Amino acid sequence: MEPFDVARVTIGIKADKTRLSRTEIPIRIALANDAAFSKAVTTTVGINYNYDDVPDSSVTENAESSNNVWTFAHGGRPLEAWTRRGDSTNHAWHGADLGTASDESFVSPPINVGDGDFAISFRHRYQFESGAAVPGGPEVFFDGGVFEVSEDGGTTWKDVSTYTDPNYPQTIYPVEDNSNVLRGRKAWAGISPAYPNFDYVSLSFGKALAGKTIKVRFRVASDESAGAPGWDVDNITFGGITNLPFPTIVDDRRACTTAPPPPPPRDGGSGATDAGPRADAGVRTDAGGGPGAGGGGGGGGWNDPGAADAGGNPSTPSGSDDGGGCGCVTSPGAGAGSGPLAFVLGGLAMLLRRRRRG
Ligand SMILES: [Ca+2]
Ligand SMILES: [Ca+2]
Repeated sequence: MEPFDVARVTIGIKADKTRLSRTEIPIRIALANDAAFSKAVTTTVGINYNYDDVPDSSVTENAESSNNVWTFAHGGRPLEAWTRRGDSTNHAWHGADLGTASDESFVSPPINVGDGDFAISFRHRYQFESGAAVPGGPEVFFDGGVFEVSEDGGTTWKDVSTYTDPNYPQTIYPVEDNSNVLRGRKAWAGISPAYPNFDYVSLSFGKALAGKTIKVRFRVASDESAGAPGWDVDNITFGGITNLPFPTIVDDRRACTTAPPPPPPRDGGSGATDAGPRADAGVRTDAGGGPGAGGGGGGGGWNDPGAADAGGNPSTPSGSDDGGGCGCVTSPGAGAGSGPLAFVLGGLAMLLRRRRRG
């Protein structure tokens, strides 16, 4: 490969059809080039197969589906601070603490609150910029994050502390020349208690929002200088709601035992060409099995050493799916692997850049 080349490699994979659940294939890649700075580079890519990505099936956002249903909002110039991060063992949503003034929100789809008690829980960790504002001065908190609620579809927002105490530990540096839009507000700032492990947040609203359709958002904001690792959020669970806003990753349903019978042929047609899309409809019909699987999502794993919740949360590589359908995955290598694999090979190729002559 030439420097900066990207190569596409096809790897033959034989899947054991007796394997009944979502499974990770670890693929070890080794490249060697005697003319490179690093003569040999190896890496391992985890790719999952044997799963379905089921829409509208859970009260929990566990960040494992690549079909995102949240949106991104910007208080000023768009900076795209929120991204989905992780690997084949677990993903979380990440809000960057940027080294420039920012106001970036990760906004939920509509949440239909039932008539009873309503609660939200999630796991998170954060490390936002803090330090002395003047030499020898006390620690102050330049950047941070808050959680907000909208009762009017996202037009106006109230801090969650309007409804229940989120136990924000700090106040964003309140001086007037702090360019952070959250200056003077209580927030999650500094470093979270268990960092780099995740802490749990549980918010109980009682009946304050009963019968309403709301949105919630995680809002990260920073001042004009110096960033930090930022905020990771996972397993955002809504209790007491009447819709299923989020997708879930479930074991592949394999044989089409849950699919509806094939439709009668249309006039003049065999109906055979419709088999794919109609099989996909079967997946959606089966979504009733999803909430249980999604609601309990644990998820140690990605960047989460020693996490206490060993619920396990096998996941998808970004951008991959088996295309829906209730049948078996027939080509996991081509369908799930080519994207991540090409990416890794491109990265390896960069590491293997040749020495310059002379
Ligand atoms: Ca997750
Ligand atoms: Ca900052």
